[in-house]
Amino acid sequence: MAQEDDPQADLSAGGTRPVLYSFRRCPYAMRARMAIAASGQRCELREVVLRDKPAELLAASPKGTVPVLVDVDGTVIDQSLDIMLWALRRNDPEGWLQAEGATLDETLALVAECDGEFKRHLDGYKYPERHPDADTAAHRAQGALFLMRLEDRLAAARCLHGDHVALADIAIAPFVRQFAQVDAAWFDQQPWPRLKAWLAARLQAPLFARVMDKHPAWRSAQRGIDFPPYSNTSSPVGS
Ligand SMILES: N[C@@H](CCC(=O)N[C@@H](CS)C(=O)NCC(=O)O)C(=O)O
Repeated sequence: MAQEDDPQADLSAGGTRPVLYSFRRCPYAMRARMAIAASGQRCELREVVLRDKPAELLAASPKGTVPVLVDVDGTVIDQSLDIMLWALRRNDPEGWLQAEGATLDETLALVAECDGEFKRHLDGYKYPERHPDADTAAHRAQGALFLMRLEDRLAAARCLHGDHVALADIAIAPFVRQFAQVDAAWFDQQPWPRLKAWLAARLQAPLFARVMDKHPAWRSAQRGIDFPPYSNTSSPVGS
């Protein structure tokens, strides 16, 4: 029985689980939640309101971004990619760390492009009010260059590193989703059939729905949410 489907795995609830500070719509938090869910690591999820961050989050990680994972021994992991690696190095039933034709360093380099230049252009495109000097169309065009490279990559295989879903697919898809949502009509018109199919597959996977439940904001002294939710799904990735 998979650890995530084992009710016995719930016995440690009550302060002996890692705590995950998360925000439902944050793409960094989405990637962390997907890795945790796929790995079957059980956590206490604390939903954060970004404009009213809990003192406990800021005490753990003063930089105040989510996701943040506080392990049972007090270790704080405050980068989404590191949370993914923490979970997958404990248990990686889908083989996300075993990408075909790519070393982990190559995977991390592709994810760094997403988190660096692409994310900068995504922000300039998505939040023009936060970047008053930004040229929205220029940011969209610059961001599209990264997406075209993904489209080219997907000509060779169904996923970013071969035919099987791996770390890069899970880490990058939430950001492509955000880019696509800024102007869905424009995105639909782009000649990126493979990228659209790849994105649709990621978003239709049961795993994605599993990490997108809505939760009320966590308040101090409350018990957080048991995460991941139990599921009868035999294939959490559904790729
Ligand atoms: N490099 C960090 C970035 C995380 C990040 O920037 N998260 C955003 C939400 S999507 C955040 O918490 N922003 C702080 C804020 O808006 O106050 C990671 O990979 O975890």
